[in-house]
Amino acid sequence: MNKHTRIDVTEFVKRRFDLMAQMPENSVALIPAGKEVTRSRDTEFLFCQDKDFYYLTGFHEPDALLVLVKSIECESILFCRAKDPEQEVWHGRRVGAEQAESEFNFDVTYELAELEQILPLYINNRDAVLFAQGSNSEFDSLVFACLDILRGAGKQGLTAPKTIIDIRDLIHEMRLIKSPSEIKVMREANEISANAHKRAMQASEQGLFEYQIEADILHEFAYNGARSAAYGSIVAGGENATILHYTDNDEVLMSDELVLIDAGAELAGYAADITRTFPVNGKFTKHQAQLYNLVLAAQEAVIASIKPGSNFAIANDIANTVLTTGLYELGILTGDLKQLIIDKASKQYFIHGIGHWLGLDVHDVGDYQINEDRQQVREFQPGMVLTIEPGLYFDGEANVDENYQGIGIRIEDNILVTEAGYENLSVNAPKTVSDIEAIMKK
Ligand SMILES: [Mn+2]
Repeated sequence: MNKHTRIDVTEFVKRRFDLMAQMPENSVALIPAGKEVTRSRDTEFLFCQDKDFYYLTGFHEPDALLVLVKSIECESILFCRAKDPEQEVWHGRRVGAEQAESEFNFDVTYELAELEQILPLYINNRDAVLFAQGSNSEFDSLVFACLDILRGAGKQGLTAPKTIIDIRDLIHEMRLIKSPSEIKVMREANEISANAHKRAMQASEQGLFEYQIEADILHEFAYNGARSAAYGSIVAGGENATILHYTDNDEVLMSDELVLIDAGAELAGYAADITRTFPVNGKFTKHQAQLYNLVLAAQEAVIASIKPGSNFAIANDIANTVLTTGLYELGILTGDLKQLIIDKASKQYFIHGIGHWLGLDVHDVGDYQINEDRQQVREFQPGMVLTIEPGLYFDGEANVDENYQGIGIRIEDNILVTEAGYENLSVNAPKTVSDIEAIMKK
């Protein structure tokens, strides 16, 4: 078990074999690690590993390259930074090529300094090279330089692959279905995140700044081993909640308003993505509760429908039916109810999709439409993890009762598709009116 991954090294080896099994005969795949990103001058952002590279290696350092060769035998090769006592004193320990081979179970490892010389030899005489062309221009140049060397050395018997294949589709299809050990990590990321939402509810008080609630959330994440949030945390009081990606988090919370918090931890590379909306003072007003219970009813109806064979189009339709009916009953939508549902009238106030895949990335990889023409909505399968997050947003322009103006509500859970239906990974974050009011009672 690797302290950086919480996933056994044998699983990474298996993933590499599963990927190689799908590669064409006599081909080579190249998957680079992430690079450190400058924050300012000589300081860097906290490093985030490239997720495809991480998925296949569990290796946590920047400046590395995974090479997979599918020939008569299959081979996993890693290039990584050399041990360097002087650098390590300043910037932290490095695994080094020798230890990487045994600890991460590669067939061969090299130091990065050998890359230019050795990489062309692994690409030589292959029929195809697979990589994520266009995602990293520096790496594209390196690969093309290797191909040029091979093309220019025909007399020495070297040849360049004739075919370039985008490797992303293969890896991303694998990443879409989570293994038991990935689900375990995601359950834990959700546990930490749900506790952070609970803590935010308990800390909420009028007069606090949004960033003070954010501080509680980030403390809960970091204290439990999730040093990064999976994305910029949203703490949006009052009508800031109607801005979908509000991250300024610098205004004062008012007693009679709701606060929307969209925040999830990243644990061992895996994201949680939870949204809760609650009254700053712990008690819903009648109008707040009306809208809140409507969003909750839509969310619960969608979640109850999640099972293998269902899909995001069905989920969107269920949300639309519940929300449109509720908005009609509240007098916010008027006309013929049946027609309003057909016209998806709720979309005026529910302005985003019902959910997305979740995994190593918060908006995780994997196609939503499949088939040649990408027309068919993909069916849910056991092992997929997705968010269900209906919302309603009244940004003040809409022609609705002033009691509903300036309200933004979203409720988001993380759902694992199982053989029998689903498991709600974020179930521990309170979300009924009575549960929220109970936990917020001073
Ligand atoms: Mn989300």
